[in-house]
Amino acid sequence: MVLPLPEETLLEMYWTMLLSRRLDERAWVLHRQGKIAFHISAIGHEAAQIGAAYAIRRGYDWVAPYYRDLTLMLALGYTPREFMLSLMGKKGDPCSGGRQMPNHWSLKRANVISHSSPVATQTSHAAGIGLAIKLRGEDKVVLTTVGEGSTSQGEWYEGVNWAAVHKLPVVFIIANNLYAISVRQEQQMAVANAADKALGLGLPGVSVDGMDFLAVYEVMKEAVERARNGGGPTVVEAKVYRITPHSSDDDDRSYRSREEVEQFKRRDPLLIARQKLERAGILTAQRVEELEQRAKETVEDAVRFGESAPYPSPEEAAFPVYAEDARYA
Ligand SMILES: Cc1ncc(C[n+]2csc(CCOP(=O)(O)OP(=O)(O)O)c2C)c(N)n1
Ligand SMILES: [Mg+2]
Repeated sequence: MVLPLPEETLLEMYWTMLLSRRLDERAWVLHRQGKIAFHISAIGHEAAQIGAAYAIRRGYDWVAPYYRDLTLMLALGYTPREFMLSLMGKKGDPCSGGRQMPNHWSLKRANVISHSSPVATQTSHAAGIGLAIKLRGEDKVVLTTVGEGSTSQGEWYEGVNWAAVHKLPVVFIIANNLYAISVRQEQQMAVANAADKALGLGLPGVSVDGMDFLAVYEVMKEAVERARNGGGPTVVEAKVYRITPHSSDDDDRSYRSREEVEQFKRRDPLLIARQKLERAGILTAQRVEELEQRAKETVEDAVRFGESAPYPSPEEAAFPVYAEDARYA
């Protein structure tokens, strides 16, 4: 197999996917223990996110993510300790100082902008940043993500259309996990692939197996290069599956069969990555065990750190979520 990236980088990608999974699983437990109020999961989406993260210049390009992007955020340098601060609504949460819901990411040092809860609002933010980049003559790219259900929103079409008209350097990812909470894809779009919507807006739309991190990386690399070189935006649809319920408030047994979930679990993106790297001679069973141990220690350290961290003071509830403010100093 010809490897698209150096061995060390591939191992780093695997490590971040593994860490994301173990942090995510721990978050579900924390929720069931009554220690956090809410969790929304990236389990099943890890490969799509890591493939996208490694196609951009992290810390240089701009990112407007959505709530499932834990793996993407970790790849951008968001730490496990910071994730726990966010989950627990603690003062040190870099996304909002504990003022936003968990997973409403932002990370100034990594050029990740804050987003709002109405889905697809980040699409027009991304188009706006793309326009600013073009006007300034910079060579940066914007990466933005939504779920397939969110592509039914008018704002998604508006943002993508604007970027297509002005050939803006934006890559619009659709994480297609087949469901918008309980609503299946066929119930809200007549096209087979969400990326087919790009055709009517005049930009390329590509669908890729989102369970395979290398397949996503290849497609994303091309889209990012096109954007950076003035070729305009691309819609990239990563076909994934949400292995967990929509969020900690959802019971997915009411709208999908256990057989379906089990069937998709056989294509677990972490398993596929492990098999690929083992076949390439990069990963061994022993190395996997070492990484598992390291992940366990990292997660437990993050939980302890989060639990012992202070809450914000009541007056901080009125502070801004993202804007610079002297009161942060
Ligand atoms: C404009 C708007 N409508 C409804 C909601 C409630 N809501 C939150 S997540 C979600 C499902 C979105 O599904 P999809 O875009 O497929 O993303 P997924 O959660 O499947 O990753 C909905 C309907 C919302 N946040 N914003
Ligand atoms: Mg969805």
